[in-house]
Amino acid sequence: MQKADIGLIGLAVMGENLVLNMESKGFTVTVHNRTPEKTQKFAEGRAWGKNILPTYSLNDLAKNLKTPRKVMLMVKAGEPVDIFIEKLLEVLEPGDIIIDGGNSLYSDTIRRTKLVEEKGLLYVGAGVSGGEEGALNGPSIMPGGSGKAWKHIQPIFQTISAWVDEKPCCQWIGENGSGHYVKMVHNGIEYADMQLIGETYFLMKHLLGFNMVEMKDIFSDWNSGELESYLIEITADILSKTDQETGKPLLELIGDEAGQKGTGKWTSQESLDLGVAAPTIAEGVFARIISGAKKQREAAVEAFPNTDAKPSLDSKRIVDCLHQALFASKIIVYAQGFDLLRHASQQYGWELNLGEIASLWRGGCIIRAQFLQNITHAYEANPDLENLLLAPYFQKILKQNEEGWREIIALAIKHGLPIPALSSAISYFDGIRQPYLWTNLVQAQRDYFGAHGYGRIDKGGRFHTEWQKANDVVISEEI
Ligand code: 2AM
Repeated sequence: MQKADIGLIGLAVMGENLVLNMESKGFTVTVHNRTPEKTQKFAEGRAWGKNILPTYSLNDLAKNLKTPRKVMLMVKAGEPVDIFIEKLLEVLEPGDIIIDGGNSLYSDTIRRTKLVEEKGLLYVGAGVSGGEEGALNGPSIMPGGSGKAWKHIQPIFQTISAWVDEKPCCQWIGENGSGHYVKMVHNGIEYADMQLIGETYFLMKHLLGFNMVEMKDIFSDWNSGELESYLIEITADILSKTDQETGKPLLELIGDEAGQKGTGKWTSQESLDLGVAAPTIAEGVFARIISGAKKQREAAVEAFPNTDAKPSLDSKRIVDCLHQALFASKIIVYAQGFDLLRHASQQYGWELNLGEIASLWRGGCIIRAQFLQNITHAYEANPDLENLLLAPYFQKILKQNEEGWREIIALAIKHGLPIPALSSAISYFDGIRQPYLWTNLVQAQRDYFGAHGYGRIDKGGRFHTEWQKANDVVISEEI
């Protein structure tokens, strides 16, 4: 019997689609699932007649594989991954490779890499983005872990990944948990990107009173310009969908409590842990949390009804301003995400190639967008770039879009329309470009009540003041 190139465990839709993708590119795949009925259903259904070998024990899975064996896990993140690693260690041999393609927390991947390497095997934590369709036709793949595994998995992964400009959207990211970390930040950016688009749609609806067709046309139009991206494209599609049953626009029938699976929260937690400001990403998470606080919202709607009349505005100009606000804010979100990656790279010693990471996201994944190539160019021109928004191209874009961005923020606030991400992005921008912040007062307050000390702008050293003593007895001394 022909031996398989790779094994895959976990036959939910993502797993099945990855298998079909691999098989369609000429690889033989052996598969397994905890619940055997699903393996059987797959074998008799979508896998029928293909070079896909079903197995009902991990022993058989191991026997089916060419060495070094490569086994990819596409199971639920968390304990199921640990369970399968443990079982796989019993049937695999030193030199074999375990790959986790799920959305695992990077610190779990660091722990698992160590565990598996100690047994003489290799471990890869691979972020896979693109949803079901990407898995089938070409996802963006972010593998990291045991460096020695790369040459073995590269031919398969780069063949099944998306390709843009004749380059695969899959490159080796770095040591231990770096692949899953990069995927985590990808998802954090995705949360904020979706939030910004959501706010833009909301403003079109409430400031301009546009109907679905008008909004769809605007998003379609935007998708042929600088904002061209998967998320803008699907937004136009969503706006044009009619509910079969009622004939109404489907979007108007969808409940507004947003779900989440945790990667946005992890990104925000990480930004706090590393001391990196990523407030617009965090707003994407908080906004979903607020949407789910239905009871509080219902009470607040009653207590503080928004009675503001729809303003009369020049809709063409406002649409232009919305484009400016969305584009500028999007740049701020990427600046925050890449700042987090830059710090993580230093903190964990990963030597991340930020320009290359931007290019991996150009195809296959949910945040795929034209403008990512400008991020790649910015880091190619200056790998030590302190912050993305300082790159000449992004400076130019921010300056060009600033006026409309401010106009939208002011209008939304004036009319009581919530814009957590748009306003957070402009506050980040305005904060970072202020030469002298209010934090001199914060430092003084901290020194006043807690003797925490402060630095001075006119001389070096650290100082403490006895704030409550009369001026002539104040002591400012180096501490
Ligand atoms: P199942 O089909 O047996 O439920 C996505 O949910 C994938 O993860 C499925 O293949 C599912 O297997 C697997 N999975 C979920 N929880 C699991 C667990 N506790 N142990 C093993 N596999 C699990």
